[in-house]
Amino acid sequence: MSKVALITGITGQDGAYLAEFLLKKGYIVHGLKRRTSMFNTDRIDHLYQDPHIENRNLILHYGDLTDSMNLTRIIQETQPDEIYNLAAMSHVKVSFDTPEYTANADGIGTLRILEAVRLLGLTEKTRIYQASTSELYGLVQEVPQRETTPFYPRSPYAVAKMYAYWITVNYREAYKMHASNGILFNHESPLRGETFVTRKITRAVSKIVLGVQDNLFLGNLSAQRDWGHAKDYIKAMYLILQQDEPSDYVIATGITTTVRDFVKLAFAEAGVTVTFAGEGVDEKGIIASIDETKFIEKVGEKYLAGLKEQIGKAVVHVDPAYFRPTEVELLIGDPTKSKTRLGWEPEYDLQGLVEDMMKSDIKLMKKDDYLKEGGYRVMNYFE
Ligand code: NAP
Ligand code: G4F
Repeated sequence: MSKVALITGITGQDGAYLAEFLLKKGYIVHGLKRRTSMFNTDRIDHLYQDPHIENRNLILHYGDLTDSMNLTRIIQETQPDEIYNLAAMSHVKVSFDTPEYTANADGIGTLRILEAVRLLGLTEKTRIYQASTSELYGLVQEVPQRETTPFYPRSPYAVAKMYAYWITVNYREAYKMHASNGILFNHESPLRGETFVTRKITRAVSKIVLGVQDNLFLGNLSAQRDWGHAKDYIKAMYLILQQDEPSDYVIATGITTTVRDFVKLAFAEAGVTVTFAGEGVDEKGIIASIDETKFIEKVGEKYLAGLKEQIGKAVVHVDPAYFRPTEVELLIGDPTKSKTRLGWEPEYDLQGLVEDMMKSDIKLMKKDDYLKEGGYRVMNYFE
């Protein structure tokens, strides 16, 4: 008998990788998808199965974390062995603009799932993974952050996720449910949403080296993040639900890097050296030199002459519009528990992550139709 998983947020970065991973393991995967005015399934189109095919193993359901009855019906119909609650309004800066919605979806949404499982009498059958976050540590109380580090959330997003974290713990203790939190530090990939900083950087750097964009505007260049690869992190989610006992785990690399250094690494991946000068809002990233052999290998000879004209010019600038009312300056996780108890080992290091993202974005931005259209919505990541 195949195991049945329900993934909320299946159209997101993690949902797409997790769905692919579970399908390969022989699961029947149900996914919750929002109704949108345009298709929102680009990341899972390669997995899609026509509803007229018999014995499908990927089935999508319209739904929303803000709709209890809909969630309860889907859980009743699918009778999942495992629920991965990945759906969320996941952008920290946007949560300051939409705090009430964020609380509803990210906080109460988790309660709706836990309560549906309880009311449907599935507490012994269904295991639940809650997508918790290193944002909970916010104004960090300890370095590095581990499972026992006190939380100090710094955004409406993090406060909503704090409710979700504790309600998951509470249902585990009150009703003996197999409900666990993965406290995941930032994880990125070629599928990362375009407005998170790493993807914003790799997209912009790709366009700059191809000569179709002049400048990249960023916010806090000194923020430090513990960045891993989403492909590694979804394996940890799976391992958490395979344990006999539910528990909460930090998933991280243990290495932290500034946004500024991520920019340098992205340019370096194309053979371009960028140096930073100036301070505060006047800080600039300037193209210092080009390793021509590497540039030709990674980007292509026909783009070299154009970029050489940019040597000495500032291409990275600070725009305070991207600052947050309260910022999380430093995140670095201690993954000891996940390594020892889950046997989790990431395959990608930061260099490998940047290489994967830059390779994908250079290819994507090179597409003739992408450039012609001004490059927004063509995203066949899996080509
Ligand atoms: P993502 O790419 O932004 O995906 C979020 C998913 O949630 C999308 O499928 C989105 O649907 C869906 N969604 C948003 N609001 C919803 C609602 N009200 N009802 C139903 N679905 C909704 O996020 P991700 O990077 O894959 O992250 C997955 C989860 O892990 C999120 O809960 C996030 O907060 C958490 N997390 C992420 C990281 C990270 O570094 N990536 C770290 C720690 C925790 P649409 O496609 O329709 O927008
Ligand atoms: O890429 P970010 O937007 O990610 P952030 O805020 O760390 O949140 C992500 O990771 C969390 C895990 O810790 C998840 F829970 C959450 O769902 C999301 O996936 O920003 C990273 C850092 C911040 O300090 C931000 O201020 O980069 C800084 N930054 C500097 N310039 C920028 C920019 N962030 C964005 N998005 N855009 C900028 O232009």
